[in-house]
Amino acid sequence: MLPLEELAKILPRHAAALITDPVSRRFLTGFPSSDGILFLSREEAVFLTDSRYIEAARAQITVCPVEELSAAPAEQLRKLCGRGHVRRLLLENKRTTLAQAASYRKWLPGVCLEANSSAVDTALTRLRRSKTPAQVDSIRRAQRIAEAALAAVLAEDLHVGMTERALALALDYRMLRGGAEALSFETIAVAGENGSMPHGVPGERALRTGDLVTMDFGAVVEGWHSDMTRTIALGEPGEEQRRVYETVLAAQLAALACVRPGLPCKEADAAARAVITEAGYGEHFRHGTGHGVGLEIHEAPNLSLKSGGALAPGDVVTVEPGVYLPGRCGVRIEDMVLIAEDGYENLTKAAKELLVV
Ligand SMILES: [Mn+2]
Repeated sequence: MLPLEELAKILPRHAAALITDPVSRRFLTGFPSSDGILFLSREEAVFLTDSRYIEAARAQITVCPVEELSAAPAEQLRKLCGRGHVRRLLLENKRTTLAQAASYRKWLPGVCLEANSSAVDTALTRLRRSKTPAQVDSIRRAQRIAEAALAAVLAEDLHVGMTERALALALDYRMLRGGAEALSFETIAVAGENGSMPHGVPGERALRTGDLVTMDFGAVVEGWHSDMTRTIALGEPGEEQRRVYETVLAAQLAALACVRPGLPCKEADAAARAVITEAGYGEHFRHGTGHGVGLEIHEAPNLSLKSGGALAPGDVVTVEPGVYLPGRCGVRIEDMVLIAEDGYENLTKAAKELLVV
């Protein structure tokens, strides 16, 4: 069943949903655009978009009719609501602005806006979580592009004296040249003491011999994201650096060893955390172990101490423990895995043994 039909099923009688978030619209229609409204009721789905997109939308959208968004959207929406005897309106609570909600209230006086219902958000989160083989294929291609970029950067670009920012740009350039339509997020490349900031911003600090260097990056293919992190050593690492690296690697492997459908999400986190705590670095691992990846870089499910729920076939999640010693160094190792019927497939193929350059 199409995601659009699945979403329509959760709507009450005489209710409609207005889907306006770009990611949600793309997920439900397959069509990327910066503007548009998907009107959805049990009986009817219509995609409304403006003149900039109308020709492409008509050519590409096969799941529902497409109408040009008129200069008088209020009248157009009133007509759609009237046709379906719509009396209740549901929105994406997490993604609709107050201004949008105010407009709908004004435009549709006879329709009750259910401002407190999270039904649409909840359903979309659930539908987006389980990836189809075609979606996994796009994620896999994105991951291949990211890994090819890393290999090229390590072979040709990385050198002592270059700045973190230059290293990040090298990864970006290689990914885009390699076929990425976009970057999954702003690439992280942090060296030495900056490595202790899990989401540090690459700056003018030059790479030096003796640094651990953490690179966290990803590519986008057909809207689908990839995510990976590797930490490498410039020159022979010191005793503490090596110990931190081996601890994080052991933690990452421990989490992977238990990943399978049915595993409570918080247990994946606990498996990695136990190794790091045992090594004495527990207080220096202060983020979750992983997250879902898809049309957005962070989506359901989360793998953290507080996560509810369990892993299920079709989930694509990262496994990315780290240890961060303020003022000294940081290590994170991140793979992205597909939960299968009987275990998992690691979509990340890059080596994880400490690479000393
Ligand atoms: Mn990640």
